[in-house]
This record gives sequence, structure tokens and C-alpha cells, in this order.
Amino acid sequence: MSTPRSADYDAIADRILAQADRLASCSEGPRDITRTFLTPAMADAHGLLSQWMRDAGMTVRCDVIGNLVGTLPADASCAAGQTPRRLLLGSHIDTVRQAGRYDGVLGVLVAIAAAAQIARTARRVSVDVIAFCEEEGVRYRAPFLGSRAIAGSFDLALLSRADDGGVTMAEAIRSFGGDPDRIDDCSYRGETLIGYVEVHIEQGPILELASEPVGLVTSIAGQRRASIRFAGAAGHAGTVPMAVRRDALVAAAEFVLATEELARETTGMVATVGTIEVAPGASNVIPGEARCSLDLRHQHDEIRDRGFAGLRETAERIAGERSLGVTWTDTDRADAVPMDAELTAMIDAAAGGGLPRLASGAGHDAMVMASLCPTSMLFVRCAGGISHNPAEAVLAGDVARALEVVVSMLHRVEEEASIG
Ligand code: HGY
Ligand code: MN
Ligand code: MN
Repeated sequence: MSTPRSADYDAIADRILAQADRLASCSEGPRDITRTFLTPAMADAHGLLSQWMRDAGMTVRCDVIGNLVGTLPADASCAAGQTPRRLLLGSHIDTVRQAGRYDGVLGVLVAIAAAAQIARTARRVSVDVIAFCEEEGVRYRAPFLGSRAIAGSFDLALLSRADDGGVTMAEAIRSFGGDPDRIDDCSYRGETLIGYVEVHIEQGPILELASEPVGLVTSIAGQRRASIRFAGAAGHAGTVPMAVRRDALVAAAEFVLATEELARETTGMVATVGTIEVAPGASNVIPGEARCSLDLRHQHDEIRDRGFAGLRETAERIAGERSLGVTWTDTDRADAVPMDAELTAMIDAAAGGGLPRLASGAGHDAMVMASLCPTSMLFVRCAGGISHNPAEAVLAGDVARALEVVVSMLHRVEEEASIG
């Protein structure tokens, strides 16, 4: 490790881990961590984070879609006569179901702690820490809602989409205190932005295998998602002969296996059917309907798109062979995104140089933010590469190193602003 670390960072890292523990209790259920878009659990998390942002010297606001934003404004005397430029830091605070405690949250907490380190110094640059309200796509089957609103690329058609309880996105935003008619107000387009930097657990094993605490991301793999509904005929489990059944779940099962086979045969591809719902849903009723999700990823968009189109044909073939109906709905698409080389090199230099580089197979708000401004990511090693799992774990020493890198970067940004 190139730079000697101040003992303070170790103490702050311990505090960050304790804060992540407290945020873990902001959950939709008492037994696990599930915190989806605009739920009371998210409001609880806002309560804690707002306080921590204020303690760090920031002013705090919630934008009209539900992103929590802490701002450390540029020092007035330094900024006289010029529009202060802004640096964005952050990550997301929504989770998957039965999540770990660091995916997303760690990046927000490190950003707040880093901002606190420069809060009492004169600043030419404003720093915003954004806790994005929705990245995983759980509640409305559409990811990146918070960052898309900030980047000015939010799809307004989503506002009428309903969650499993029939609550539309527009209603959810209103009940949280936001305003679905003013989503454009969230956008940072037109601001003088230096860039966006996101700290995130790696969610994979590369850093651990290389015995490296942190690393810089080169690019983020693209992903496509779909919802597939097989429609057959419900019937009596005891009387309908096997030869004449139109069992929707068996068709879905065949589709799941075909998906696995395609991804196993295609180097670099990963494909997941993560949800399946069966109706009517009783042990003595032949499934009349099965709806499943598909998540397909590859570092190369072309290969991913070819696989996606092929699976659609496969779903149609399976349905045809079994005399079923099939409806395929594309639910999301995000192309592969390279990180900004210059910003990444600046972070590396600020860190003392030589940080390892790695690609991200997971999606991040950084994919969306890259369309708004130069964007870079710092990954933190996580135990066994485990994520989207309650067993997610990080070392306090690695968090301290990430904090140190971000604080060094903030100082470097200031130095460059005072020269430029
Ligand atoms: O699904 C993803 O890649 C991310 O964890 N949201
Ligand atoms: Mn995640
Ligand atoms: Mn994440």
C-alpha cells in the first residue's frame, strides 16, 4: 500500500460499519434487510442519513422522486465571481429482497464521511452526496429510477406502472412527499459538473483473489431484462391426463433450463431467472399461468442482444410446442458503459498510483450517471465476493482505505480547481 494511513480513518471506518448496521434495521420486515423504493423503511433510512449528513456539515434535501441529497457548498469567498463547479458522490440505499447490508449503502456512508473530512476547509468546489432512492428495480421491475431522474433520462411512462399491491409509481411518489409531475426538477443537466464518483462493494471475488483492498472500475457490463408470461390452462391435478395438459409452469421450467444452457455456452454471458409466479397456485391445480423474469448480461452489447433475441425465440418455440400462449415484455435495457479514463486516472494518482483495475459485472447508478458527466467507480473487496445475500461482509481496514482514497481525491479536485 503506497500511502501511510492516518489512524483516524480506521476509527471512522468502524463508525461507517456501525452506521451500516443501523441502516440494516430500516427494513420492510424484522427478520431480514428489504428496503425498496419509497417504502416506510426508506423513510426511516432517510431519517438516519439526513442526521449523519447534517453532522458532516451538509445541508440536506429530498428531491421530488425521493433521492436524498446532502450538499457541502463551495465557500462563498473562494467562489466569488465564478460559478462553483460541483462534484457528485453517492450510491443507492434501496436493496434487493433479503439483502446484505453494504450493497449501495457503503458508498453513501463513505461519501458522507469523506465530505466531513473537508467540511471545515475552504472550498472552490461544491460536493453533493446523493443517496439514490432506487437502483435495484425491485418494486416496479424497473431499475435506476433515482439516477435516471438525476441524469435527466427518466422515462415518464413508468409513472403509471403499478407495484404488486396495485400502487402506481406516481401514487407512491406522492405519498412519500414527492411530485411525479416535476421529475425534471431532479435533473442536474446544465450544471457545471466535475464528475460523479461511486464507491461500492465489488460483489465479486477479483479483489479478494488478488489480495487488494480496493480497485478502480474500467467498465460496467450492460444488461437487459424481460418479463415472460406463459399462459396455459388450469385444471384438476387428479383428472387431466398428462398428454392433454397445457401446464404453464412446465413451459417456464423449460425456458429456465434453456436460459442456463445459453449462458453456459456463451463465454462471458450471465443469465438469471430470479422470479417466478404461478397461478392459480395450489398443489392440486395444474398451473394455468407462469410469469418469470429474465436478467441477461455481457460486457459486449451485441453478444448480449443476440442472446436476448434468441431466448425470445426459444420462449415462443416452447409455448408453440406446448400449445400455450406467451407474452414477452422488455422491462429494461442498459448498455455497457466505460468509466471515464481521465477521472479514473486522477483518482489513481490521488491514491498514490497502482490501484488494480477490474470490470464490473453488476449494474450501478454509475452506468446512468456516465451519460451526465465523467464518471468513475472505486470497488471495495468483499468477503468471498458474496453479495445480494445477507452474508455480505467487508473489512474495516478496506473501508478505511476506500475512505482515504476518496478524501485524497477530494483534495486533488480542490487543488486542480485552485489552479484552473
Ligand atoms: O442488478 C445489479 O447488477 C445491481 O446490483 N443493481
Ligand atoms: Mn445490488
Ligand atoms: Mn448496488
